[in-house]
Amino acid sequence: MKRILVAGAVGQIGSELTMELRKQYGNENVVAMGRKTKPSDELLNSGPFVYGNVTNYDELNQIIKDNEIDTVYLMAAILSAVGEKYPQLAYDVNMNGLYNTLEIAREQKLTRVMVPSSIAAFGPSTPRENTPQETILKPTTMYGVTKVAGELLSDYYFQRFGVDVRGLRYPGIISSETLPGGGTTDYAVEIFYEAIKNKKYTCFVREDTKLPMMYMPDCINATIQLMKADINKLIHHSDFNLAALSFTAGELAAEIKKHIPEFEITYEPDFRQAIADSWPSTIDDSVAREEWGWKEEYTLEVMTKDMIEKLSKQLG
Ligand code: AKB
Repeated sequence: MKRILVAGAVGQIGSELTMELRKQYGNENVVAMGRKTKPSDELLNSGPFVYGNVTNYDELNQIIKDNEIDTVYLMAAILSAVGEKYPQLAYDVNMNGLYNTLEIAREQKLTRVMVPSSIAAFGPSTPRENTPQETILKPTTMYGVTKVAGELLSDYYFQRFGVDVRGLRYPGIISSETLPGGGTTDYAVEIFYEAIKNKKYTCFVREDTKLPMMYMPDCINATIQLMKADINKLIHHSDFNLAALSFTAGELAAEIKKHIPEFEITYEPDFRQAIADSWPSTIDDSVAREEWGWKEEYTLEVMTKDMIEKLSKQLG
């Protein structure tokens, strides 16, 4: 039987991932781990919840032992924008959290570990259009540096110790349940809240900023699908390019305006513009499609309609 730990379960991806895993594997078999933020009632009441810190080896080790965990989804991370404000913290959480998880996986012979990477692994010298799977990885953010190092370390643990680690380079994730915390792509979520609540939004990147994005249901599917993939079919392990949509901030605003015609957007780029400019616009994810059958469902049009319907209900 699978016993799963989701570390970072109160975050944007972790919260929805935990709920889907509970549906698929049974509520009692999916332990949600948070650090400080209060979990939602849904997360707290639907299955086991523990507080813990991935940077504390002994604490994490004990949680994994006590709960007889065999599979870990390591979703706890400091994202790009907060990482530029606090680079030391980003290093600590993203690198030491990963090292602890991989060491525990090796020692306790865990079955499988998910370690997400990101488009932040790329940098200004990477080809920006249709970014290939194998390419230049020279990021200019601490978050990106930890993602490249994390991919390499995860692949090392697979080759050297046989730990079955898998990972995806997530694009910006758009969702209606939990707000993202401290990323550069957060504007693509904030814009929906502001459009519905105030009919206006001041965007912190330029109108022509084009980044790879994905709707949360596709993100959850991709994550679980890769974890279920037959290992014999995988040539890559921790660094799969993953794509669904790519659009500019202006194109997203225009799509929202179709549903909320009064919506107004202005652009006031801040320090996050430089981060966005260092990332690709479009991604070639053909390797993920070939090795484990990845295929997205949501288009910009369908995602926008769904986001507006869900948030309008939530925000009254
Ligand atoms: C961020 O903007 O930092 C994240 C990411 C693309 O990994 N959403």
